[in-house]
Amino acid sequence: MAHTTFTPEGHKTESFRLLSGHKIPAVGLGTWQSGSQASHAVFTALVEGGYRHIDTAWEYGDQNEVGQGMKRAIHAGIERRDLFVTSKLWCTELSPERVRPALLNTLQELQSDYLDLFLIHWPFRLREGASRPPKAGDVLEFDMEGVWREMEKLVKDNLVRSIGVCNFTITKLNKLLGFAELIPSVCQMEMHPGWRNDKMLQLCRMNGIHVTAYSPLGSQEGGRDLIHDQTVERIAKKLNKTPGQVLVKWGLQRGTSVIPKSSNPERIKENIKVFDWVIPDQDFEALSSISDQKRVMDGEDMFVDKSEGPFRSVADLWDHED
Ligand code: NDP
Ligand code: 1BO
Repeated sequence: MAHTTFTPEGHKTESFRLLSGHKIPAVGLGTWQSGSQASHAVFTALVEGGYRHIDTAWEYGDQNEVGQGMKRAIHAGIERRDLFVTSKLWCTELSPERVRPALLNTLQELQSDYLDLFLIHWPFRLREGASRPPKAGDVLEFDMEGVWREMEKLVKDNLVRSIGVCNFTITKLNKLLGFAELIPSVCQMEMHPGWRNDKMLQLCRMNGIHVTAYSPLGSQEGGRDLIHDQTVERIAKKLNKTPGQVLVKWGLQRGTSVIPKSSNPERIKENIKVFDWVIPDQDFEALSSISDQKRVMDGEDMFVDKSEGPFRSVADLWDHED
């Protein structure tokens, strides 16, 4: 259930309570592919848009810029303790001894003493310097339990407030739940009306794990153009909202937090104006019934090696569950 609050500047906002006891703001700013614009985007989001949640990752190569944007916002009067900052452990760092150094490097890049949420970015370990697509020997064995134990220690040492995973399947999440001392607070997954992923949402709900929906607008170049989807456009027009707002609101009404990316100041501000209206049931159902269900982020270019394996197809990556 979402909780409504107001920022000191008077922006209405919502958040969800996590298993860790901390709260995650319902809408966050995605920063993948924001590049040199990340600093300005983060500053605009925090100071003008009323955002308090920023999603980044070492792999995005923009953590220094994200940190600069946060620092400027803090100088403008926003308190670090009111921010919720997520980063992710990249695939080359998925061995127990690399977890803490990777986190410390991320903290340095972000100019922060702690992270609010640290996620395993993808459940596949890559050799440093791995090619895309991977060559023989690029995809290594992943010691999930050893890595998770190190993530748990980061929480105990107050370097990270909550931990979680991304891009897990039912099989992998059940495996993790079998040994976790700290249950993941968050599972971040691709979710939008073109890829609902109901099965994972249900498993997370049953275990009290909060879900964050990534690529809520269908992602970027080469993604799925949901902004111009007929059903989305029709409902946006009817509700006098933009397609982007309808897509964000659809995710919120499913109980997920949502992290739309934009580096355009007007769209950044537009995407978070979603707290004082609802998508009526019948329109929500129409959005939830789009028949062409397909992942955008299927991981093929990063992890599939058709001839050498260990993952020879996209279906292998997703444990043949789709
Ligand atoms: P999104 O679904 O958020 O879509 C972003 C695209 O939509 C950009 O091209 C953006 O352009 C455009 N856009 C933004 N707002 C609007 C609007 N109101 N109307 C029309 N177009 C709009 O894509 P992402 O794949 O970036 O996903 C969001 C975030 O999720 C990422 O940035 C990242 O933080 C996270 N993520 C996590 C993953 C993981 O593995 N854990 C994988 C993928 C994403 P412009 O900037 O010009 O506005
Ligand atoms: C390669 C990383 C995808 C966005 O999280």
